[in-house]
Amino acid sequence: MEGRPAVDDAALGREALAVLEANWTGSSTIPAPGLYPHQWSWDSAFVAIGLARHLPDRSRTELLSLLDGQWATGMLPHIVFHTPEAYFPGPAVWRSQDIEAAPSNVLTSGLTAPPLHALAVWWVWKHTGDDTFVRQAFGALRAQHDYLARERDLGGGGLAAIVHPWESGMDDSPAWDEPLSALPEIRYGYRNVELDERHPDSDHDRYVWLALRYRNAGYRAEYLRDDHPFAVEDPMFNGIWLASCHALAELAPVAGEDPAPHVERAERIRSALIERLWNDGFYARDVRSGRLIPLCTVGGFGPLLDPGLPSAQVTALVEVLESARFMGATGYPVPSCEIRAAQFDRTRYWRGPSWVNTNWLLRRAAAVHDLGSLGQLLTSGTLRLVRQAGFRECFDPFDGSGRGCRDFSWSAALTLDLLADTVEE
Ligand code: 2M8
Repeated sequence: MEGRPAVDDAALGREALAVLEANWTGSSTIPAPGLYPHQWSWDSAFVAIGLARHLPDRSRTELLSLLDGQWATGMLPHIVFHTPEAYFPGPAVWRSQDIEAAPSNVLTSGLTAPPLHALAVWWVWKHTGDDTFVRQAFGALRAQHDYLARERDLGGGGLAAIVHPWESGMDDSPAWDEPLSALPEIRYGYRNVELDERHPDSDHDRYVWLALRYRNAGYRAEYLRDDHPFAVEDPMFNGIWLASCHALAELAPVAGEDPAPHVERAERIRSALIERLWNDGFYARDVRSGRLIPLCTVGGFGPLLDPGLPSAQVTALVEVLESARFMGATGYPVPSCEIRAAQFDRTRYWRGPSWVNTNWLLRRAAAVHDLGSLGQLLTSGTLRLVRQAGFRECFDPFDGSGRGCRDFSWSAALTLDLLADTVEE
């Protein structure tokens, strides 16, 4: 199905629902036909958010089927393989069936993804008032957060480290160039040709090499702590985690649990973000070199999702976001990398193009901080993108043309949410 320009909001909404219908497998939504034939973790959370006001049963099923892939450690994998559809790296690479902590009834990857899920469950609850669903999901969400605190605080300062670029969800962000360049040059040459447009061979081979190292170490926490060569504290991953801690605190009484540990964790993450990643902006920290990575990407705005972020940080971040370094110059919100950086590339995936999911997250941040006009700019700019180019995976931030896959689920789902907002405003 090709997304055509939709003249009015009702038509746009119908097209979004049609894309999500086509990508629905019966228990979850694939990100896009062809290239992404399985269930991806944060994609599912975005789909559940987008459908909460339209098909809430679908949102609940989506999230619960993702939680089926959770490991006994609490790790929520970045891909759950519900079918044998071909994908590289698939189950034969991850070998989750050899890991005792992995579920026995479904195959998964061995990496995690940005922990958006508690926020998604909260979102569904807020729009449905379904307490039973909260009680069903709460234990798994708490375990996910405990896993991050227990096994991923590789820098020892209270943040969770990603151990692979895929865990950021922003695979080829230029923020990972420096830590990746410290790894050996790898040449496997068995890359999926369909990935060509996205990553040069050298990057893709390093991604696979890192994944295989972790797998060969049995996905052990001690290996990550002592030996794994890639460990980065990402402000977006941690900003999302912080927002999800607030969500868990609000959901705790519904599940008959104590909110205090989640409030305390949110405060700890906030302090750690400011102490470890703030330098007149939030930057990723390479835990292995101990250095901040001096590059401003959309990930640096992640901590804005925290309602408790001090106003000094909020003001400084919004100024940069609205400036000619980001959406002030491009015409469409929000380039994934600041446009004056040498690494910025308006055509390449997470190295410049605008994405509906990060626009939605920033739209959410604007709502949290009562920044009405910023929120409206993000909503109208994002709707203009999908109206003109269809539900593409990402977009050229200057001319709005579509890039990557067509009929991309989170672009469709979050469009539904933005449309519902424009009705409510
Ligand atoms: C992209 O990531 C996968 C690896 O997991 C890939 O490059 O094949 C990213 O955009 C990620 O954020 C997204 O979850 C995934 C599926 O849409 O695709």
